[in-house]
Amino acid sequence: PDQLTRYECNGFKFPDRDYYDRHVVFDHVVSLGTATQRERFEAVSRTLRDLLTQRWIKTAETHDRANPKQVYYLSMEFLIGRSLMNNIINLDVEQFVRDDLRSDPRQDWKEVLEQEPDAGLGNGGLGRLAACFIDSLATLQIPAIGYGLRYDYGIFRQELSNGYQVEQPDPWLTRPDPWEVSRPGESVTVPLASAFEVHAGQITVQRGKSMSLLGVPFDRPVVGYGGQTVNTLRLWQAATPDVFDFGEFSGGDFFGAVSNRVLAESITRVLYPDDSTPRGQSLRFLQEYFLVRCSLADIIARFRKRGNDWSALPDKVAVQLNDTHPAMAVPELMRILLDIAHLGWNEAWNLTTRTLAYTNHTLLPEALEKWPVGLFESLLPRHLEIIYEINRRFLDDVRAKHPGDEEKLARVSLIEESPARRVRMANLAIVGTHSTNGVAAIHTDLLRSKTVADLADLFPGRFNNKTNGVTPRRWLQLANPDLAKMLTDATGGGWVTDLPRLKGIDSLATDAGFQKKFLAAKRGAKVRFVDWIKATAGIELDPDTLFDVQIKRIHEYKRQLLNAVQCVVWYNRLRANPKLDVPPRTVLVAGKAAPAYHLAKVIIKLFTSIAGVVNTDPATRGKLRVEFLPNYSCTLAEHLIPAADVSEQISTAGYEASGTSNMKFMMNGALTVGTRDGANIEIAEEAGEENCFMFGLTAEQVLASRGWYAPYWHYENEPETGAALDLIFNNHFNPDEPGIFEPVRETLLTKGDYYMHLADLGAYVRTQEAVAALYRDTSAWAKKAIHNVARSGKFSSDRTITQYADEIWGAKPCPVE
Ligand code: DL6
Repeated sequence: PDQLTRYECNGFKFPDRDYYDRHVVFDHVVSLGTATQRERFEAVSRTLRDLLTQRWIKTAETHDRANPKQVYYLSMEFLIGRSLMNNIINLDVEQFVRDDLRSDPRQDWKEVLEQEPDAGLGNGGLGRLAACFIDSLATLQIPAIGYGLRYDYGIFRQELSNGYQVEQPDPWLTRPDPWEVSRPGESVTVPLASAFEVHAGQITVQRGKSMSLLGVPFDRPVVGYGGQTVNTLRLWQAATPDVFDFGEFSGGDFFGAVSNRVLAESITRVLYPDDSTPRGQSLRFLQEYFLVRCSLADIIARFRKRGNDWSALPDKVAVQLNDTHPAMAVPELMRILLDIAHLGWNEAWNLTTRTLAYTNHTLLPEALEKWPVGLFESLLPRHLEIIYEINRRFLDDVRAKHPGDEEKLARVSLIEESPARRVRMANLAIVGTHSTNGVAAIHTDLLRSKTVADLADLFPGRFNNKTNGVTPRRWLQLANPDLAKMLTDATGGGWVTDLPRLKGIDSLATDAGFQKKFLAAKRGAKVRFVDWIKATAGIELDPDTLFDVQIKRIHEYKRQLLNAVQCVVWYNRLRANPKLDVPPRTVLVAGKAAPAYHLAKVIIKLFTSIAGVVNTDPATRGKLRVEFLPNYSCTLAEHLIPAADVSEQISTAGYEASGTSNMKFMMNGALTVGTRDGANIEIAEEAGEENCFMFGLTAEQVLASRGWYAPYWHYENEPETGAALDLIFNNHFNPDEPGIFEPVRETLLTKGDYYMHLADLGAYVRTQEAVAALYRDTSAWAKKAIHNVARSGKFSSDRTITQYADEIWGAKPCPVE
């Protein structure tokens, strides 16, 4: 109401503190004086949601009226993190928040920020990319909706007990989430051909009995920078249709009906915590179908509501499949067009392939999803029928092009015949869409030339590259306020939405005054991180040391083991010569291991064990410190990345599709120690080789070495390698638990070191020597770091999304007045 409007700026009507006070008091029924910091957090967030609501409604109305081509991003994961600071920054209301919302004398702002749980609805890179993409879509004013699942439990909380990872549930929705809006009126029914029961992540199908689920949408605002466009992230929660029709079964089997409700809800109960290794749990199959069924029903309802004819589908709708997880969109859209729109097969197929597009995020063969034909048979027989017909027609075409090549036919078929009959979801996604993209140049090349070479031959025009990017709003403006201010002062601003403008500081890299300010901003970020990690995890660190950081999921191919062994090499050097002149270094490692990935858990224990010994040995005091930080999360990354000096990106070349933390580090002025893998290659191209520390085998060398590579040679012939491994194998770091690192020996020696750690160890250690030498020269270090920041423009997700919009979707901005 107007009488509550205090002032207006930037098109926003600002409510005054009354709104905040009212939320504190009336939402929680407490007095202003007794409200907790959590209640104050909810009140601040609710007030901001009030503020953005006008734009949110107006955005939807504008899109409905203008009927533009609309982008739909389907993803099983959105690793959103916290929203409060991000929304404050994107709404550009820091002043208002400072003047009004923070003027509550009983509020402790730092505590308020800590009240917000991380929305950890993702495992790692793929989910965080989806979150960066929806930020860029809104900022670029492209009409877009993200579709995902509203898991009750996000990625588990990692605790360390005696140095081992322990998984704890993450019930992030226990308290009301102030950002979301539930819209039960827009629920979608999801029919299944069979009923099912759930036990330990697996479903047991009950044939002869069908059932339905209900998808209830919960919307979250996605505020574009400047607040002009507020798009929507729609997350589906599973329920049973009976919830909304209690009367119907009140006279019948009340108890049975309520248990069904619990069963239905289990579909969106928990995010699968496996990154890169789908474990084939059939509940996951249902989750994927549930996402696709709800989202496509919603997309089609919007499309029809705007008065469009079916033939206009590809002109009005672009659906991006984030990996194969939503690949059931292919048969589902066919089903809608055949069974509901009653189109003929050819027209339906033409519309389907032109509407859908697919992004591949991994080359690891074990990560390519394949679902048993039996699951489709019992739960989704109509979809299976459609998949068979797609395959029949597709294989006929292949036969016509390559007569007699039965092996090719078997390789490209959507159905794998042995060892069991399974649907190859990547083949389905490639055949059933008009675009398949990789996420960095090298990844796209390998995808095309190795992983799915036959399909790339058949559809050469479909394959394209879209190198990943990250949002500079969260990863620079929000995460690193001191550096952000410096950059604004030096460039005149504008970089937040046009990152290549940072090039403006390139020439200042040798300017002593600018270097000084840059180093001061870095130190400020380190101090902030040190304070935060002490307050939240009780870990005390020295900001006046080199921060050498590796943060990502724990996986053999990412080679945290290489880092661990390297730490032991340095430890040995310092034990042999405590006077060794090296700059004090703090090695910080964080990341979660998939609960069933035994070796990854052993790697965590290795780090915590090394830390336990190295950090108490007088020989290393003030020279080397190793810390494994618990519970890696979006929020931890926001605090740590600005503080980093060195960014560890050391995967075996050819295995990391892109990486995105490498980009965040670069923007924040950390120097990359990296292999020629994923986007590291493009980072070195942009920054200049001389401003990075690239080392190790190339992807071609890795492939060429398979067959003859012998890790034992390195163990036996490189004294430092042998000594470091012996220390690990001889229980130096684990005297009380002898033998726990046998799996490390097996991996690195007995089983042949598939990821070639030992092949790269020598080069890695020499690279770290060069890092140490450069760090001594503060000015030379600052110069390279500033070049990195200045040349990070390519890695904004705004660039990536602009390319998707131009080259895949044909979508344009639709400005909201
Ligand atoms: O594309 C986002 C991200 C890449 O940067 C990483 O290199 C890649 O490992 C990651 N993939 C996943 C899980 N893969 N699958 N499926 O997170 O994608």
